[in-house]
Amino acid sequence: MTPPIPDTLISRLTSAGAVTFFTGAGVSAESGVPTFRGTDGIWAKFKPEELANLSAFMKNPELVWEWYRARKTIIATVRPNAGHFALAAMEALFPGCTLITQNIDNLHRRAGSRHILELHGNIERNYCLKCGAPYGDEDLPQTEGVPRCSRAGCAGLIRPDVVWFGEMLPEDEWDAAVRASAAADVFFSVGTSGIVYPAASLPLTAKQQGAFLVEINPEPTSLTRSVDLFLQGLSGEILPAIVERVKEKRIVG
Ligand code: BJW
Ligand code: ZN
Repeated sequence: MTPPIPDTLISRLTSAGAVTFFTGAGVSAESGVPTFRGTDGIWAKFKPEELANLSAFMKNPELVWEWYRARKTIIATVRPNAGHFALAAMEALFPGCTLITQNIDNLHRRAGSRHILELHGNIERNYCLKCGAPYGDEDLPQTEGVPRCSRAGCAGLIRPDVVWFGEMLPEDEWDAAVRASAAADVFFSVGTSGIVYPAASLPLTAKQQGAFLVEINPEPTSLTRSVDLFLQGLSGEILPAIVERVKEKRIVG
């Protein structure tokens, strides 16, 4: 069930200079992309805390690639959902709108969002661990097993261009995300469990700097007790409802 959207949120939004959205795997759940820590159990064999790090990759690149190949296949076959499209519409409604995502699935871009700060990389890109050469998915050998660099004399292991545990976030994206969080008049945390740092600190940065903090999630998280407004439900239902209400208010004045 979609909770009612309070008038105070719509007023704050229509008078806001800067609106920032911060998304996690939950926004893609309704597209059919499994979350990391969901109860659906699909990643029972593949635990992000065990696989999403460089030492796991060095120890067992076959297993890590099996996980990423499975995810690349899912992502290539799904479509953005109403939540992604609503976020793209927000960009048109609010000139000072920033979208920060932890997702690597490209669904925000496919839905039409243009200004996206991707904190954890992008699953459609890959690179050679040895020489750094970039590889698109189309450049990878389609066979099973671990792809290797085709540059003369290299043959290094190719890895997905995503941020694993213990690795730094891309510096420019991170700096821009901190600025957009600190500058936000209204900050939304959508579909994230908020347990992975440093990304999980962004809603708190926003709040400390005076933002009205909103969370959209079917389940309470560790952030919930700090928010000004918790909208409990699905992002694919709540985000479009907010877009509609903002449009109505703009027309009625
Ligand atoms: C819906 C919904 C619907 C469902 N609508 N909602 C101890 C304390 C603090 C920090 C650390 C620590 N030990 C280590 C660290 C650091 C570590 C960390 O945070 N670990 C924690 C787990 C404790 N962080 C790092 O290592 C980061 N780097 C770093 O810190 O660098 C500095 C450093 C350098 C050197 C040494 C040490 C430090 C890097 C973190 C990289 C995270 N990477 C991953 C994988 C990316 C690649 C890939 O996808 O394969 O990023 S892990 C995974 O988690 C992925 C996600 O982006 C991230 C967050 O997950 P998310 O999006 O929140 O998903 P879920 O599944 O957790 O939640 C889904 C939510 O949706 C749920 O709440 C649902 O209820 C909800 N939902 N349906 C709305 N329809
Ligand atoms: Zn190479």
